[in-house]
This record gives sequence, C-alpha cells and structure tokens, in this order.
Amino acid sequence: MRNINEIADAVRRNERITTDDAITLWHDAPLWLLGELATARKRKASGENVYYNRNVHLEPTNICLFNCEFCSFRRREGDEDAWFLSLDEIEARAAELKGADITEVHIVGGVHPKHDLDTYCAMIHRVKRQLPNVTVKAYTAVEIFYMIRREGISVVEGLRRLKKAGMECIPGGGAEIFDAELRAQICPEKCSAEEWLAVHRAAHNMGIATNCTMLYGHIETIAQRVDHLDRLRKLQDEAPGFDAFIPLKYHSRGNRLSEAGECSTEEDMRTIAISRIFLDNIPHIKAYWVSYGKATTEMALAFGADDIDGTIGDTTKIYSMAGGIDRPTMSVAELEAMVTDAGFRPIERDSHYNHITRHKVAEESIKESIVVGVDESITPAENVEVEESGNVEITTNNDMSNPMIEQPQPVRKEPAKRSHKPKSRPKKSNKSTMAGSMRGAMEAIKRFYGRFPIISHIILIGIFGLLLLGTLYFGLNIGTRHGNVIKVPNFLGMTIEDARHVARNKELNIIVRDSIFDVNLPGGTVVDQLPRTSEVRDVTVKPGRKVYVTINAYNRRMVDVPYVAKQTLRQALNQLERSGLSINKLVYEADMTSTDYVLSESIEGYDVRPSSSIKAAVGTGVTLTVSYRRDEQYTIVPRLVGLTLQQAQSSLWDNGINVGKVIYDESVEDLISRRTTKVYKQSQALGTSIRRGNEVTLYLTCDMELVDSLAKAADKEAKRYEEQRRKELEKQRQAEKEGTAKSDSAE
Ligand code: V47
Repeated sequence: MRNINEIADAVRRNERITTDDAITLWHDAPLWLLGELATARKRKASGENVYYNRNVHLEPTNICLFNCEFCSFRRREGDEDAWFLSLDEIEARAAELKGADITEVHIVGGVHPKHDLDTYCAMIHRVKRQLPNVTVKAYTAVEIFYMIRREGISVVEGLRRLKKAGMECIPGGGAEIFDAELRAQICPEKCSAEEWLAVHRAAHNMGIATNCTMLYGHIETIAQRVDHLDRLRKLQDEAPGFDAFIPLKYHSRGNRLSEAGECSTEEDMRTIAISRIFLDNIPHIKAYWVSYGKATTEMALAFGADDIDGTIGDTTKIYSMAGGIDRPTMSVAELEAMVTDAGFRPIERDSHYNHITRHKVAEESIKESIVVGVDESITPAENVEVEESGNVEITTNNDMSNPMIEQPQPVRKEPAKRSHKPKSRPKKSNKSTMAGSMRGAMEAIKRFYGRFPIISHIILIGIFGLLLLGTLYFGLNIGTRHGNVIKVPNFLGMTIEDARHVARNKELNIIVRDSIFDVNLPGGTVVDQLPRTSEVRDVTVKPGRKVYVTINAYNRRMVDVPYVAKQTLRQALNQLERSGLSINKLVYEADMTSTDYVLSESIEGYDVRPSSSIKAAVGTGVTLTVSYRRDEQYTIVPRLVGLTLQQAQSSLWDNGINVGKVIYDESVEDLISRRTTKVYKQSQALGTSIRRGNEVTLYLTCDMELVDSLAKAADKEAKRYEEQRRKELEKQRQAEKEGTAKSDSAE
C-alpha cells in the first residue's frame, strides 16, 4: 500500500491511482492536498473553464413503481401530492418554453406503471415538436431498463427507438451505489449495477453520450464508494462515452434513510476531489448546484469540479422534496458570477460540451458597420434583426485536446441560430452625417493607398502586429493573470479582523464559512482555513481568490436537547451529533432483554423527557443510561490510531466505551494546533475485549509522519485481528454443527 506522499507524487506525474490509493486518500489525505491534486487534474482536463448550460427539467410524474429508501420524491397513485402529466400537458409545458432560450430539456421522473416504451418515445416527440432546436437528455438507465424489459426487446433496440424519437443523450441518474448488498438495502427493486452499466455500455457503443452519478453520504462505506467509481472508470476504459460524473449528495428530509443524517461539506469536497483524481478518463466533474447550494458549489470549483449544471428555472422537485433548495432557479449572470468569483472562466455549453458564444450585437452597431462597409448597394441594414439574446455560435470544445481524455463523440458543429424579420426603416439622423464623414475618411485612405501602396502595406502589417501583441498581452493577463500568484498566508490563530486586514493587503477575500465553539479560545479566532498553507507546503493562488475560514463563535449557540431515549445507542448518537451535542458519559445498567438500548437521558443534572424543552449550549455532553444483557457485558475496542479526536470519540461511544483522558504530545504547541491532531496511541489495543462503559485514553499528536507509520502498524494489527476473529467464528460454527449432529444422532 502506498502512503499519501507516494500517491500525491503519482498524481502529480499524471499517473492513474489504484482503488487502494483512493481509499487511503479518502481516509487520510489532508483536504488542502486533495484540493491541490484535484485542481491540477481539472486544469489538465479543462484549463480555466467551468461550464454551465441553459436548461430545464421535465418530471412527468412522481408516481413510481419502485420504493427506494432514500427517495423523498416518490408517491403512490392516489396520494394527495402525486402528479401525472398527460402527453398533451407535457407538450403544453414545452410550448411555454418556446421563448425561454434554453438548449436542453432533461426528462426524468418516476417509473409509472402506465408508461411503456411508446409513451416514453411520445414524450420526447412532443417536446421536440415544440422545441426542435433543443437537446433532449432523457431517462435514467433505470427507466430505460424498465421500459425495454417490459417490451421484451434488447437494450440496443430500445435505445435505437428512443434515439429515433429524438433522445440525444442520457442523464446519469439511477446509479446510486453499485455494491449489490447495499443496493439490496437502499433500492432493492431497481435494476442491478450490471444492468445499469449494460444500458450505458450499449449507449456508448451506439455513439450516445451519457452521464454517470453516485449517491453518497448515507449508509455506504468508503470502500463501496471507491468500488462504484472503479466500475465507472472500467466501463469508460472499455466503451468511452461518459461526458460527466455527478456526485449526488444524499439529502435526508422525508425519506426512510433520514436517520443516517447528511454528510459534512468537508466530505462533499473530499468526494468531489477524489472523483476528479480517480476518474482520470471522464472529462467533466459536475457540482450540481441544486443539490449543494451556491456556497458549496463555488467551493467545489477549488476541488476539481468544472461544471455546475444550468439555469433550471424551478423545474425539478427531486431535491426540494428531500430538503434541498426550494424552487431552484439561477440566472446566467448568477451562474457566471459564481464561476468568476471562484477565479475561473465561465463557459456556456451545449449538451455535448461544445462552447456556445453569444454575440450581443447591438442593432445600432450593425447599421453602422454596414454603412461603414462602403458598398451602399447592400445597405438595407434595417432588414436585419438580431434575436433577443444575440447570435448563437457553437464552437468545438478545445478542452478535448487533452490526450488523457478521449472525446467519445465526433464534435458536432451546429448552425448558428438567426432570425430575419422585416423591420421598420430607421429615421435619418445625425448618424447619416457621421456616416458621411466616415465615407470621406475612407476616400482619403483609398487615395493614400493608391499613391503609396508599399508604405501602406508596411503600415498595415505594423498595425496588425501591434494589435495582435496587445491582444495576446492583455488576453493572457486578464484571462489568467499569468505569473501573478500569491502565497496564501496562514490565518490560523488570528482574529477575523486581523485576517481580513492581511487578506485585503494580499488581494484575497476572506469568507467565513462556518463557526465552532471552543470555550478555551477567544471569540472570532480563525480556527481553520481553506486553502491552507502548512509547514510542509505553500499554497499559491491568483489575486481575488476566496479563502474560506472557520471561526470560533463569540457566543455559544444554544440548541434544543432532543429526547433520544427508547432507541438504540447508535440512533441516539446520530441524533445528538446532528443537534451539535456530545456525550458526557455512558452509564451501563444490566437488563434482561437488550444491549445498547438507551434507557434514559440527562444533561447537566436535568432528566430529559419526551415533553421537556431543554436548551443547552452547543457541544454540551449528555449522559445516557444504556442497557446491557449479562451475556453481552463485554465489547471490543475499535481501531483509533489515525483518527481525529472527534472521529475517535464517536467510534468509542458507538462501541459502548467512554472516552478517558485525552493527552497531547509535545508537537501540539497551542490550542489551534490541537485541532489538527490525530490519535497515535490508544490505551487499550484494538480488538481488546473490555467491559461496556469502561474508558480508553487517547494520545494525540500533530506529527503526521508518526501517525502514518503507527496507522500502518494498526492496519496490520486490524487485519491480524480480523483473521483471528474469522477463525474463532469458524471454530464456533464448526463446534455448533458438531453439537447439533451429536444431538440429532442421540435422538
Ligand atoms: O437517481 C434521489 C438522486 C437522482 C435523493 O445527468 C437523491 O446531468 C439526494 O440523476 N438525496 C436523479 N439525491 C437526479 C440525477 C441528475 C441530476 C442532475 C444532473 C444529472 C445529469 C443527473 O437523484 C437519482 C438519485 O440518485 N436522488 N433522491 C435524495 N434524497
């Protein structure tokens, strides 16, 4: 197994990383390193570009045959808030979009028992009838698999019919997590991973581009995420055709996985960055703003994302029904500002990542240019009208010059949209006098050219050269602010006011992203920052970039103390953690029937009851009285080496163990550096059997090399322990079998 430094060097050499490497990065890589590596990979794939499009979603129904654990969108036929759009209603919606200037309609919805392949084709046909120039991106592989199986035809035949109806590309939904065991838990009725991949393989082989997704942050493990990414990377190697990968953050409101809670923004950044690093053959990584919200999407651009999806125009409910943004809509100006604020170049794209350039040509300047254009016989400039949004020109996407990434589809060059409508003749005005003097000037130039042709050519070449040099100089400087980089200062430990002052002098922007409360630190102290310069590595950025900081709050936030008794210890811990509370102590009490069931709860001496409404400062510890059966008095110490204090505490509580002393070594100089420590030693070794409710002491350090080497030893120990456990269980099973056989023969 390679260590972090070896993996980072391999990424810098542009080499592929293994699944083991990805797992190591996920567990151990500092966030700044992931940002650095992912951004380098992003730059190789798409330079400074970040893409968006003008799109809408069409969700024909939320009635679905399948009943996935994570879904908040699905309704049953007859439910009060179920909807179903007929073909006429779908066409009417498309007709309403006629003037909306969109380039893509993304159709996805519930798998409705009344819908067969013909209905799905008819939906596309109706949309295209109203919006012939718009690309239809339609149906997840789950829907496609359902419709072709119902029809009894092959995947290729099904795709051929959808393509004929006008489907141009396939969105990435329905992938969830490929692992069969987890799939059986969270979406047992959906098509299998193999079936999902088979639909996309067939599409790629037919030249249909597709996207792919991963639903993360619920109950999946890191190993299952990496396995998911690996299957996508393998398919892309075998049959290229994925345009973009979209990590979809699980949202917890109103579905049956809510207990799992939602993952942190840090986990989002890790997921985006590792996807970018691992999926070296998929050109685009999309941070779907509808799921992440504006601030996190902007942050994702510093972790390898190069697409933020589109304008949406309040047309999707999948995320708002799960607790995401309500009525999601974003103007082009807002999308572009998000990208430029993050220091990148916004590019409008079509559904195949061809660049769209819109020339905002003012009516007046057309008239003028035609007047200046000497040949008066073609002057009826008044007959030309530019569309409201200007001309649209689609150019090929030069990102694909990257040899690392093969463009699966031939890039299409689409005709420019332009409408020619009659227009009233403009009034004569002082414009005509201006045109007259321009004509005079042109005449004079012509005369000079006639008399001194060689000098005229030299002057023209000179002017042209100067213009070219000027454009290159300003273009490079404005576009990339080339050579102008700033070392990000270390703001940790400064007050937010001082940090802002230092940042202003360096042309950086400080954004307060989060706050914590640590009684030992003064309010307003910067306790974390992103990107972060460390002792081992300087981080440089361009002027104007944002630095996201976490500060210590001035006042301790008060939160409601939830009633968590009468449920399992794990459920109670999850609920407390989500409320911002922690554990003071686990007190174990013998019980006849259950182990790790919370019997009662108290905080600062007060009993918490279902009806009590107690508030406590964030971070306060709750005391839980928990049951144990006499035959389950003992629990096993987990592996803690390599974890942060918070992770180690959670792991101990989860296993019914109390946190004992927390001891910092001499590398931890101050309160701020405590926040970057990891466990290098635990008082009881992993695998030790101890009484429930006993304590384990934790030893923490800032010395990551020490942590790395001890974590490796701990890994070996964990493997040895697992092997031993496996053998013991095997022996036990064998003994039980023999026991049963004996009693059978005795009978
Ligand atoms: O397949 C469902 C996910 C997907 C929840 O291809 C949830 O460009 C989070 O695939 N929390 C549908 N996610 C959306 C989708 C998509 C979105 C944007 C762009 C593209 C693209 C594709 O939404 C589903 C599922 O994985 N989902 N419920 C939830 N509670």
